[in-house]
Amino acid sequence: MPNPTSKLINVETHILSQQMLHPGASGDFTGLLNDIAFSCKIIAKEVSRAGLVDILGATDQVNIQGETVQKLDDYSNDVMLKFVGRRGQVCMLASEEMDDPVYMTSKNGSDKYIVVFDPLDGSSNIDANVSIGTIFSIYQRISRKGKPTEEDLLQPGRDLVAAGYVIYGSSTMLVYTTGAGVHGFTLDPTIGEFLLSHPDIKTPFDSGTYSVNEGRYNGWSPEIKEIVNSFKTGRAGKDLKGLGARYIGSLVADFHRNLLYGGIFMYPASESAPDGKLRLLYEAAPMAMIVENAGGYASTGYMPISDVIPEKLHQRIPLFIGSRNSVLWVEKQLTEKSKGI
Ligand code: P6P
Repeated sequence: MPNPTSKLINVETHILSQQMLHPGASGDFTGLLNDIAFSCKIIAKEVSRAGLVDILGATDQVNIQGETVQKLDDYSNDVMLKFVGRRGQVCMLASEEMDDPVYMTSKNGSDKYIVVFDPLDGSSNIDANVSIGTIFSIYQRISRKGKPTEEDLLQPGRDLVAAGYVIYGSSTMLVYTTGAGVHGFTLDPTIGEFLLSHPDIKTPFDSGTYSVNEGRYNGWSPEIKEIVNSFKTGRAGKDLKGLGARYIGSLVADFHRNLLYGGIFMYPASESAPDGKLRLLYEAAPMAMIVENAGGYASTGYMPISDVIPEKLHQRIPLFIGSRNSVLWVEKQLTEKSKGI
């Protein structure tokens, strides 16, 4: 009788196996990833009970984005601050919910990582029970010791050592990469473990759907309007023959669907959002690392997201991300039009 549990690989075991791929990697990195997974289990518990406890609805606070802070946002941010980096391996934590980073020091000088995160992306959907998520990215510090510098924080996505997200949906899934493939784990609430369910995810090169908020149409440039119209009419390149439309309005949910099924997600610049809406450091860059490691691509419309050097923590950036051929086609259209071709 085969051992029924022989195939059960939890995320902690998987992270340890990833560490083996990096000779000389200390247990610090493994411990950090496990602390992030642990934090998201706690967040998942509250998200799944949100309708049952007095945690719904908005606080009277407004965050740096000018958005009303939802109580679950606050709670999720507090959980990440409490558990991520508790082993002394983190020198700086930065969050969508905090104007400035939080600095941490370790007695043994092992504080070599920086974690930038969106504790609960898609929070405007909380009360409607739409899938939302936590997004995280991990850098190694550039400065050697002492208080981290702005250069430590403002690193391009190309320098990420890990990125991932947890989607709180019909099931809770953790998806992460350390640059050696993209791997998905589904939370089994009966045992409180993230179990490997989607090893080595590869995203389709071509997309069957496009994902954009067409309510912003009037604010788009003529080039963006033409591209989205091409998605509908099939004029868009050989591989975009009249796409279906899918839009949830929660980045992690829209991204996750496209990662598994193929698709292109877009949040272009518009008159009301000249730099787009999504943030570079804790939304676009981690998602770009994930999609590139799954065979996809992420662009500003003119260059790889992963090559953009951030200028400030809460910097916004236009985002085109998903199936490689589709995103490259959009980038080609915009680049050629900018050259008057
Ligand atoms: P819009 C959620 O507030 C968020 O930051 C992302 O999760 C999502 O992709 C985007 O905003 C949706 O924005 O303008 O379409 O409501």
